[in-house]
Amino acid sequence: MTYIAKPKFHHPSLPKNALGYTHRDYEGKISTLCAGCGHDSITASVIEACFELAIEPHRVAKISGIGCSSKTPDYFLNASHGFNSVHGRMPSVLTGANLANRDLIYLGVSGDGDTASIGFGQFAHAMRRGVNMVYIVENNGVYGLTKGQFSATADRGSKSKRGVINADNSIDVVAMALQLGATFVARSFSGDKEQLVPLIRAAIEHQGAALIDVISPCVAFNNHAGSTKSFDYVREHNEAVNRLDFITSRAPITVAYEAGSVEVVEQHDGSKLVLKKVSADYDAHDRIGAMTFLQQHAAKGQIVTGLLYVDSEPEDLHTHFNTVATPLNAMSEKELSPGSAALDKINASLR
Ligand SMILES: Cc1ncc(C[n+]2csc(CCOP(=O)(O)OP(=O)(O)O)c2C)c(N)n1
Ligand code: SF4
Ligand SMILES: [Mg+2]
Repeated sequence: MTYIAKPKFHHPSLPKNALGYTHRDYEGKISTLCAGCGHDSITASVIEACFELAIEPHRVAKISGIGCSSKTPDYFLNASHGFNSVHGRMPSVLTGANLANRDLIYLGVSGDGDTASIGFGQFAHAMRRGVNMVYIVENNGVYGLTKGQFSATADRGSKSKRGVINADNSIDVVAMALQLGATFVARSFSGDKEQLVPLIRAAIEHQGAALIDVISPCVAFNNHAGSTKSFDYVREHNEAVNRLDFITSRAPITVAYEAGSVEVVEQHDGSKLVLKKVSADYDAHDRIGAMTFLQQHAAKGQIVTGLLYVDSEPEDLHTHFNTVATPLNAMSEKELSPGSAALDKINASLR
């Protein structure tokens, strides 16, 4: 099942934004992800942020790679431009689109596998080059779509659903983005809409490379080992009459906690995440301070969430390239290809 049409009608009293649009105008198709998947909560936050900002959907380009996470652009902003690219290649496809039309808002959606494994090089270069985009990593620590292998963001020592212990060190995409020069770096949790929606809004408004790492529990491959309703149990006790997998539906995990406080979040498999929300007096304009803060809390087993770093005067790739203000796709053929006389002049100036 890849497509289910949504009914177009809605209640006449639905709230409207400054453009007169309702939330329905920012939705997409009905999600085919597992019930309770953290990625669906992120979709809801993207819809909310675009509604609140009263964005014209046709001004957005949503580009993704491959994975459950990369499927999500199909579930929001139906009327936007969209391109579901190749595994790990979202950043380069997005960079090309951005160079051709700088007037769109670019939403890059990726997973931890898509970003920290096959797409690690592409992620790094998009960040260091300052591509003007919102780069969302829907981070569940596994390759959800291909049945739960460890991704490069899985903690060392964590246990897979098959009981295998991860012996490799993990990659922290937030630490990487800070080191690579991203001008907006944040982390959140899929179930913390109160924190995530404002972060997405701010990232959309930021004119540079904005990275949001969103921890997003996978209910299928992070489920409770001892439960008779768990993925493992049902598979083992189910007479195989076909080769379909059975996924138990779970309630999405939600959290609400104050700035400056620490929240312990229990995931579906019983494992615990210790989230530390930055306090109101945290200085988000100090890159080195953010790196130190991140590492100090990681050493205590705490995952820092919130806006960790922002450069209030960011430069983007177009500034680095000194491109014209008019989007290339809006220029005439004569402007784009001024002829041999112009080329001769340039060549002469270089001799
Ligand atoms: C070139 C290539 N290699 C491998 C795959 C198989 N593959 C599909 S999705 C995926 C991993 C997805 O993991 P992640 O990005 O974390 O997304 P999730 O499903 O967890 O949201 C892999 C390895 C592929 N589609 N293309
Ligand atoms: S396999 Fe995991 S990541 Fe994929 S849809 Fe199901 S819960 Fe979400
Ligand atoms: Mg993943």
